Amino acid sequence: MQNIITHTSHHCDIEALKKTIIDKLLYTVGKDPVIATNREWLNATLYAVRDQLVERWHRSNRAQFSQDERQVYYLSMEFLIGRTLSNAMLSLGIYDEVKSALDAMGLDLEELIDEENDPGLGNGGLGRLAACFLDSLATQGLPGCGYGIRYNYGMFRQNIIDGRQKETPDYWLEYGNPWEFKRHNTHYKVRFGGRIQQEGNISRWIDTEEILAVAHDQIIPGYKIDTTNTLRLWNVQVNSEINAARLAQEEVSESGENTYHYDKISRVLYPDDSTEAGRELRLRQAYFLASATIQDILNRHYMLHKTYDNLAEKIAIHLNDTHPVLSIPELMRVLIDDHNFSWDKAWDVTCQIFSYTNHTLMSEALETWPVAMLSRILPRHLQIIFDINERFLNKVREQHGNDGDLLRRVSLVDESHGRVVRMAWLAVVMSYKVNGVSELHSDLMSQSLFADFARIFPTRFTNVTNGVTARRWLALANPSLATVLDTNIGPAWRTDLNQLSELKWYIDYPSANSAIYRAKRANKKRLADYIATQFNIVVNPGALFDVQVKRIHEYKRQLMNVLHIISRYNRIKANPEANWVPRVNIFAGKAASSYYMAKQIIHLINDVAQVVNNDPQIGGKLKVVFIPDYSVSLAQMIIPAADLSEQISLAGTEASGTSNMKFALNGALTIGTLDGANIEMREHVGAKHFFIFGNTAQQVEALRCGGYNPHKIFEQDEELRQILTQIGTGHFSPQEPERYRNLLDSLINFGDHYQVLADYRSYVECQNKVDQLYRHPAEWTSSAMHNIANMGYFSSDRAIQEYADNIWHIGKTRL
Ligand code: 26V
Repeated sequence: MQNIITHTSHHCDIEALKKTIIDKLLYTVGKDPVIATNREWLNATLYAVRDQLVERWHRSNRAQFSQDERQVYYLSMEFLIGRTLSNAMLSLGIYDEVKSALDAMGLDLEELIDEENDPGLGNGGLGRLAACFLDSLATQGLPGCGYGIRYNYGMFRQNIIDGRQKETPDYWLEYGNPWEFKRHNTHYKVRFGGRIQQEGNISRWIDTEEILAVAHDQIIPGYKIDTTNTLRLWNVQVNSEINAARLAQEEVSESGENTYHYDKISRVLYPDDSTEAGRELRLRQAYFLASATIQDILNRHYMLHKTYDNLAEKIAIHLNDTHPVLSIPELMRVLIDDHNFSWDKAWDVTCQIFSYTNHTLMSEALETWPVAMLSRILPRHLQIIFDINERFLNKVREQHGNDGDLLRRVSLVDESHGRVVRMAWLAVVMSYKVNGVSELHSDLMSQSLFADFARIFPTRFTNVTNGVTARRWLALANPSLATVLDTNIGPAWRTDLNQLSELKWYIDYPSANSAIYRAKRANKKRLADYIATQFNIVVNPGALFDVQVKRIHEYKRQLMNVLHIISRYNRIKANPEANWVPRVNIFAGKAASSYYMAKQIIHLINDVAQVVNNDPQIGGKLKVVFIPDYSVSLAQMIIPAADLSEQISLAGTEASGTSNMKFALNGALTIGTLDGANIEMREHVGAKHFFIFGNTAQQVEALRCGGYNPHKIFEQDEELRQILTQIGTGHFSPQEPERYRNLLDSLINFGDHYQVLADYRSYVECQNKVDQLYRHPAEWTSSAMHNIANMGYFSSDRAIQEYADNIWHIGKTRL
């Protein structure tokens, strides 16, 4: 291919950079420097940086195109990529140059960075994992492309009003999105509804309603490497002919019965973490992603090869949870109905293309769709799913005999719950690999949820423990620690996180120890300043920062954390003169808007904070802060400031956790249960440097079977009884003493499903050990160094390498 792009060398000479930024302001933003706002300067800077990425992008795409190596498509309903500018500058290695150029014009880079919006196109761990994985794919020069939905509204904004969560819409596109390239010419029809016309063996899906999906591309830079990948997000194209006709029709229809407001499909992200929202709109969203993506993938493939025969050789499609699983029957449909594949051949090809990651064992979160709804919205897909099921069940019958119970259990159609299709079953039957996200989770997955399938497909199930990118979660989030690491072990950890193990030689050096201590202290000061200016709460950076930030969910047991805080409060009040280790307890996280208990927990945290923070007897010994509107950018500030990381989910419930890794990487010690990736982290770090408490997954299961009785614990543990009584009698909600009636009932009288009371005592005792260690700052810091030094394994680069080698079978693009 002829090289039409000049390889402009970027001296990143400060003067040249200044001129570029000013030019961007003048000609692209269209603003006079004299009156430009910070946001406009931000955009000018961002366009200047973007240009450099675009050049890499074109080179990278060309190389991928011409080498035509096998490539992976990562399908996810959620991507939480965080702010882009700082990461782009880091990848290009021009952070300091840009800073100087802006300095020279009297502008502060950090201030501009804070102006950038943080697209909240995800709920939590699953969406952030997808973003870390894209970063690692690009950084390792691997050909991969992310596919998702460009929601006009992301995750709701959380306000705390009188202690309660209030949601407001997140219209993140208000000021436009300068990072995206809208591809007006890359659009596909996505069809819904209609009926099937049968002609012998041939099924025709006709009389459908159509909408148009249009692509929006964002560049995913690799760190200090020419490879850049693409994140392609689909939006409904409202201003197209077909959609205009549809919208006009919608307006005249009064009953609203048979029409559907199609432009809604990409309007808003579902904010329900871990509950099957069961809404028709979500089904349409899922199919919208699946259909546009499959068409796009096939389109690209055909352009290159003029045949579909080598599809399975050239592409791997990865399903991030079951949300994109409709792409399986969609691929089957297109191959059979549009490209004349026989049913058998379509099945064979499809079964060589898909792999699937399961991210939760919680039954509420397992997607199912009513057969009746599928038959109305996607009749042809339902037919294909039935065909898949019949064929699969026949095979099971052949190999495992006519065992009615087994057949009922593995059937894709669950007849016992009002005829629903189990999407996880469909994913397992049609994928060549299925993985969990930590050792424990993967074991439990093949022993419980997928036990029957693990017998039917013994080689299908595997584990890939999650990881996080050190570029964002250390280099960007924690420059003070990054600098200390650079001076001691050099800068290579950014792309080879195992290098962190070199830190172990410095653990006993007082100078290294105190450098690490000072870095932590600087981060705590930064967070304390934020808390003071934003919430008017004064916290002491010398106190132990005890942090739990994640979605609010009963299984994550923020409630147990609160119980410990109250016990501490009571103890301090009983003995105010004792030598208490001062603590600041920090929380952040959103509750699904319909999740009553989670919202009660937020309210309780804020009620307790009110009482504790304003009690003169407590003073600086204990502070409680709930930071509203948790996001990727808040995480980047909060996590580096933590001394103690709370990872206290009920054993067997948290599939992996990824913030646990980010905290330890940033030098926090973990207090946690033997759950998810905590177990592997402890193995790497060493039990001496990890605070473990509570029942194991096995013990939890045994308790559940053996008749767990929380009421007995309530009666026997006097201190706990006092705490629960305080909550129940309005000590923290004197205006409304009954406020936490239901919360208490769920613990004491309705079975305490997440066994908070069972683990409470061992948690509090473990917290006492935390205090003991914190009294010895040098020892504490040396434990923190053991944590940092052993986090190499938890890099998303390692995780992606495993996916690339063992699941996707893809190799690096040569540049
Ligand atoms: C389910 C649903 C159901 C329909 C409504 C929207 C929605 C959104 C999310 C989910 C399930 C989320 C599963 C999830 O986020 N799992 C988390 O995945 C992380 C990455 O693997 C892992 O670290 C966490 O432990 C796990 O909870």
